Order: sequence, then structure tokens, then C-alpha cells
Amino acid sequence: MSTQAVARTVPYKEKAPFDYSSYIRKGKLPHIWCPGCGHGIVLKSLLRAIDATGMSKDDIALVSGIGCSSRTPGYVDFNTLHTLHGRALAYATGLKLAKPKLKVIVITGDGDALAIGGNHFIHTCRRNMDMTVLVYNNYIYGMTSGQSSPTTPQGMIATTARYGSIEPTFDTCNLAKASGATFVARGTAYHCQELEKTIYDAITHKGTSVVDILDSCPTYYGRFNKVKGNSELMVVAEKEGTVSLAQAEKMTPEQMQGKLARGVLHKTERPEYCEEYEKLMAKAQGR
Ligand SMILES: Cc1ncc(C[n+]2csc(CCOP(=O)(O)OP(=O)(O)O)c2C)c(N)n1
Ligand code: SF4
Repeated sequence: MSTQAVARTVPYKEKAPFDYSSYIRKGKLPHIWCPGCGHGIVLKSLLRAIDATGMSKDDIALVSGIGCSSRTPGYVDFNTLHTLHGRALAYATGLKLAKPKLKVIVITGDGDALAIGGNHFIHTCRRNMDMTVLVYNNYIYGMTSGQSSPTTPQGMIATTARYGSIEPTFDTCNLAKASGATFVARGTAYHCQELEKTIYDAITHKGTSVVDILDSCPTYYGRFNKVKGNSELMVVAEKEGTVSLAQAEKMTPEQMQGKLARGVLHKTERPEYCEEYEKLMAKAQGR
């Protein structure tokens, strides 16, 4: 049994102008996102990436937990599941096992994926089930008004860290790689065309693919911290705080201080969970 939902994989190419309307559930608009929120930019990159794969909307399932980012599936015309905070990956795992031909894409925030959902995250990566996990990383719990998350940088203000967070942070990509994900990448909302390509590569990878997507919450993170809620300055920070992998490889550790590399940081192959499960079932049933 094939676990790949991709009916037709066409080479990636940019398409402009792009008609988003066929992917949007217009009856669900207006959306809840604040002006300047990065989540809408990421959604547009995701839709263009999905379109570039040539997959049918019926072959795709978007699964999310709870959070501003997790509201995404409500607005788009795919098979969609809006589940419980932190549990998107558990639902996605069950869905993929039941319907292995679906291309499952999980939309999750840094709080949803790495705090309450952290255990699901590491075990999803370990299993290498064929699914794509998009972590919308805005360094804070947006929906519940700005509590600190596992990616809130040290020293930065949150409603639960009024004098600056003293907790060391998770690096989503290092965590995913160490846990066994076979495709690990980082992008930003600022680099939205590059992000589209990165998401395309993640979706067409066979196995667990994780993309850490740096985006912005001007309403809480921006307002509490020195960017003062200015969404433009937050987007500039995404530009200046990251370098392409090619650039990063030429830089010294000192030059990389305060910067993160973008692009595909890790890619490998190993057995995919649903295929291994199918083999096991065949053996157990004497097929
Ligand atoms: C079991 C449970 N605990 C807590 C909450 C409250 N809650 C809803 S969203 C959220 C955090 C969302 O932050 P994140 O996942 O980073 O997404 P963002 O809103 O920033 O996009 C929390 C704590 C909940 N809904 N359910
Ligand atoms: S609270 Fe933050 S994360 Fe939520 S919609 Fe507003 S800007 Fe976006």
C-alpha cells in the first residue's frame, strides 16, 4: 500500500498572479487575525505550495490544535480538523493511520507544538509517519494574550515573564532533528516566496517533515518588547535575524551569534511508519 497522497508531483515553479479564492471558505471570513499578524502571510505561502504540488484538495487534510495559528484550517477548503490544544499531532497520527493516502499537514503554534504538545512532537518525529508539521513560531502564546512559550527568547517580556523570561529556549529544528524527523527546515513570513518553496519541499518529502516558521505577533510579543507592536519592525527582525543556509555555512560561530539559518537544515530517508505498519499487519494476518 502506498502511503503517498501525492497524485501528481510537478516541478516547483512560481505562479503569479495566484488565485487564492478557490482554496478559501468565504463563508468563514472575516478571519480573527490582528492587523500585522504573520499567520496570514504563512497561509498564503502554504496555499501556493500546495497548489504547486498539483494535489487535489480532497487528498489533503489540515489538522490543527488551538491557538491563533490553529484557526487556519477553518478558513480553507480541504479536509480539516480543528482539535484540542497540544493534541493536533495525536489526531493527525490517528487520521494518517486510518487514511494513509491522505497528505496530512499539521498547523501548530510554538505553544501548541512545543509546550503542551511537546511529547507528541518528539514522538511524531521519532515515528517518521508521512506528515508535514508547520510550526508557526511567534515566540509567544498569542490567542491567550501573551504568555511565554518554549521559544520566547531569554530576556523578552511576556504576561508570565514581566521582567523578562529566564528560561532557555527550544530550537524547534534541533529538537525535530534530534527526535528523528527526516526533513527539518526553517523559514520566515518575511521570506514568503522562499517559504513557499520550503513548504513545497516539506510536503513532497516522504516521512515526517517539520518546518519552523518564524512569524510575528505584534499585538502581544511586539507590544511587550522593544519592537513596540510595530509589525513592520517585526518583519525586519525576521529578515535581519536569519541568514540562508548557504550564507550560514560561510559564517563563523561568532558571526552567527543572534542569527538563525533558513532553508532545509536536515534531510534523510528511513522507513515510513504507515508502510511499516502495513507490513506488520500483513505478517500478522498471514498475507
Ligand atoms: C488544554 C488547554 N490548555 C490551555 C488552553 C488555552 N490556550 C488556548 S490557545 C493557547 C496558546 C496558543 O499559543 P500558540 O500555540 O503559540 O499559538 P498562537 O496563538 O501564538 O498562534 C492556550 C494556552 C486550551 N485551550 N486548552
Ligand atoms: S494575538 Fe498575535 S498571534 Fe493572535 S492574531 Fe493577534 S497578532 Fe496574531
